[in-house]
Amino acid sequence: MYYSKLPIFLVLFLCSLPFTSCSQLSEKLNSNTDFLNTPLVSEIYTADPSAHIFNDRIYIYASHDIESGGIEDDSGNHFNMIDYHVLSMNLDGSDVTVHPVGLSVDDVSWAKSKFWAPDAAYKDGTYYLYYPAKDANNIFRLGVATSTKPEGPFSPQPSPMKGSYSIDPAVFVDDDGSAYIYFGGIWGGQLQRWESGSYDENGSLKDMGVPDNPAILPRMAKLTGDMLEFAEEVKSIEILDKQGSPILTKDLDRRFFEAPWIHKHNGIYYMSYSTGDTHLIAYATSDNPYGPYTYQGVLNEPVQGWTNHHSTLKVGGQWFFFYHDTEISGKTHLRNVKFTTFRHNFDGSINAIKTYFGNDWRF
Ligand code: FUB
Repeated sequence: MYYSKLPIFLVLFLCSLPFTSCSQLSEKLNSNTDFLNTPLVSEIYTADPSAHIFNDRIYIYASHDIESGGIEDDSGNHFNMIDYHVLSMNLDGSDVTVHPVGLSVDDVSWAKSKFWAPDAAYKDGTYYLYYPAKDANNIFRLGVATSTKPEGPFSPQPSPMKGSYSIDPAVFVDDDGSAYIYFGGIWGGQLQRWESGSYDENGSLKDMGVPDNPAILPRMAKLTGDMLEFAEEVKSIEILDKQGSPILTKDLDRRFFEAPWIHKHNGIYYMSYSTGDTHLIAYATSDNPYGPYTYQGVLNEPVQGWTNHHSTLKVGGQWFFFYHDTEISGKTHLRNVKFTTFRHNFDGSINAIKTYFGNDWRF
């Protein structure tokens, strides 16, 4: 029984919140000994959670997994999602709501398939949904859709963001109001096809072909004031080891794969990301949103299921970690969103989160 693995500060925090009952909290404990947390919702399959607080409520922008019959392969053919449902809940975790479809692939003229991991941001009365999709040429682009409500429905822009490519957009708004979009994912996320500066369907062999080369890097750009386009040329984000050398392609436990996410703590920028085929969420830090970032360690150990994708959110004084696994279905392409807590140590480091105690995907 892993009841004892529920961090005591989570119990203390949630029980101390106004209107939180500890019986409500106990519903989030899991009787299945392999898992620390229970799925947030079970009505639909949900994945890739990007959590934000809007209007004193937590909104989670997630992928909506479906069974499409796609054959599982290294390009993510089995992730054939066609719409987004926003999830929301009160700050104490109560009143969890699955909102109606917020955006469907049929609403977006340029998008043909694969509504993968989204994110959202707010500015001046408008909510912005950022999402990847494949266009008519099977090339991933990033789109933006807007709404006056955090849960949508969202109205898509008629074209993808100019100069956008690959997957997993995540928008970070800094203390001065500057907004940056981070994105990228190799293999099925196609980032390796852009290494020459333009699209090459045969891709670069860099990822698997030249193990001693620096690994392919996540990308970023500042957003325009209207939040709809890149305000500058896309930039690669360096990830270095503590000696200042680039993380190499062969360094599978540390190299970037997909799912970049930024949070800021005590003035330090934390970029966390998935290592893909080693199933970790790693984290690196910088004193600048553009980097370079220095690799620091593991943020999340492997979950059940191939993919590991997350976000972080500060609620009051407590940091939360949103993630997914496959507890409900046991299938890699039918995932369910969960959350737990974490904290930063005095030196800024973070102890690795462990939410799954069953068979590790690495072994
Ligand atoms: O959900 C589809 C893809 O799987 C995401 O875009 C990746 O980050 C991985 O979680």
